[in-house]
Amino acid sequence: MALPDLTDGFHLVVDALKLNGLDTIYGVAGIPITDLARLAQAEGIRYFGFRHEQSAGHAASIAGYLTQKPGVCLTVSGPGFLNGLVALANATTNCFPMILISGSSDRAIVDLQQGDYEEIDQLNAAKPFAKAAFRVNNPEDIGVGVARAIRAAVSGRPGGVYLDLTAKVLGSTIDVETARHSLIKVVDPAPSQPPSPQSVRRALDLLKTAKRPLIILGKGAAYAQADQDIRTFIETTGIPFLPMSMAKGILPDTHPLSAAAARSFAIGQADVVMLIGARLNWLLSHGKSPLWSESTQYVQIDISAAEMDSNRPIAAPVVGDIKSSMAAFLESLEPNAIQPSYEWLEGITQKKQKNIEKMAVRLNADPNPMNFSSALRAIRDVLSNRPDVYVVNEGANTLDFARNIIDMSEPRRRLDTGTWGIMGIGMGYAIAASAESGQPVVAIEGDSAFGFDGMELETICRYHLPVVTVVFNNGGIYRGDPEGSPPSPTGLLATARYDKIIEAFGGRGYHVSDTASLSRSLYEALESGEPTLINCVIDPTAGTESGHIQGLNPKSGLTK
Ligand code: ADP
Ligand code: TPW
Ligand code: MG
Repeated sequence: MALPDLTDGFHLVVDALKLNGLDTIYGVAGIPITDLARLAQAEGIRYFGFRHEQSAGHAASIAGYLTQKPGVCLTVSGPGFLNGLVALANATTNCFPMILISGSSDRAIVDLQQGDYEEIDQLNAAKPFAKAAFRVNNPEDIGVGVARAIRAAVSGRPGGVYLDLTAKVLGSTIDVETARHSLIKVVDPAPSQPPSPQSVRRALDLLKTAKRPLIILGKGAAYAQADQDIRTFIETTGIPFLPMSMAKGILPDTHPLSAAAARSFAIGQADVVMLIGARLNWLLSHGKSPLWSESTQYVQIDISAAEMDSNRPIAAPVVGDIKSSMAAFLESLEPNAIQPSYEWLEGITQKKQKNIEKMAVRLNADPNPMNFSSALRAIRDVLSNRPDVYVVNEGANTLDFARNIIDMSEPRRRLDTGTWGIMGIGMGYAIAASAESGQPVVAIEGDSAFGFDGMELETICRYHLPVVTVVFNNGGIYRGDPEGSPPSPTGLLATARYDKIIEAFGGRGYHVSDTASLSRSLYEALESGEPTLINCVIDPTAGTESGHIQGLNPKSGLTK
């Protein structure tokens, strides 16, 4: 009898990923997954090798957000896995679909704690931070493991999934016929979840009673890719909308119904608020006073039933996916049934105008050194002709000012620190945004924020990605230290030349300290498509502690 043709775990993992259209891996190579990465690349999967697993993981998570397919991050065992865990947790928190695949050490040794190379009980370490976690112990289960990981990541509320592949499984052989039958092509991984017709009617009935309705769009709405239906619903009903940070651009920020420039007024005065893919978490002050009125009633569209009533009672919960839900709303909407009052719309318009005028004064000043407003005005003007550009943004003041100043006109183009306000997402998000879309990226980074993952500039240069990193160099976390004083806990080197770092990798560096040079360098960088870093000198006294969220710092009872 002839021996059966054999394959192994490495091949099966690659086959399972390819079978399910997972065509890109972000990772860091090493024992036991080096050959997996090599084989994946040889078999036509795009492999992006990073300098740190955390950045690779962030890249995978934002790839998932942009494509609705789980982004894949590949790491080694032990510390490599742990480095990827922050990104997995961040993905889960932000409802981004990703799969962290890590090789793991010999289970027999790990379980007896006999000290294997990079020994950790990875499956159990991952569980609290993941939407789901699986371990594959037999090569014939690789197909099932990958299929379950995909389904768990993208169905329902998306999240991060951990898939543990033991070194033994990767190396195990199995006959080709058994292997072929073990693979699963996942059918309809994220089935639509239409809301019940009653829930839609209940929501419309409540909206009909509203005089001062407001729609809040969250990144769940952006993720759902229901852009046209959301826009039609807003324009047909005439309800003003407020985009959460990453929902900017579903409708353009310049849209007449945008209430963004009258945020506190709109939130404080609204009688019925319709949340679409946005949670009433800290970013919306939990729906509590003083920002919110006690009498506000809520409609909430969310795929997760358990999200309802988490912070405020929801009068009209609509549990379903946003794409199906918006279609259902449009179908049931009677002409002119919803009528925001004239006073309401006028009130928002006037408040907007006042705030925009106030902001214009700051934007048009051209102080030396630059402050956040003047530098961002220069960037805004260059980007206003480039709706194709992805904007990545992190920092404290750098984040808060950029969110307000840089208008977005296309959906899913603004990628930022999200639900946690996490630092260190910048380079990973920039790399994946560019890799997934083929479009240029401008990453607007605080100098502290940039420091978390700055070495990924080498990755950007190695793959020659059109990423322009603008470092807002104010010499510190929030602000710089006074000249000549010893470093404070928030201080960073004021004279740092971040532009020299990218030059070391063959990219272009600029060092700018006025708005004209900033505009010119950004324009040139985008025209060239070359990896670029602009070290942008910002007044070290311009920032405020914690940016816009200073109130979240605990206050000592002693200093009342
Ligand atoms: P933001 O920070 O922009 O306010 P959040 O991350 O707090 O947004 O909220 C996103 C919400 O969107 C989550 O509650 C999540 O369950 C929900 N969500 C994600 N995808 C979908 C979808 N396709 N359909 C419906 N809800 C979704
Ligand atoms: C993983 C805490 C919030 S904002 C910030 C830190 C360290 C940096 C702010 O300084 P930056 O911006 O970037 O220079 P700017 O414009 O205000 O000067 N560790 C993680 N996440 C967070 N959020 C922190 C620490 C923090
Ligand atoms: Mg700073």
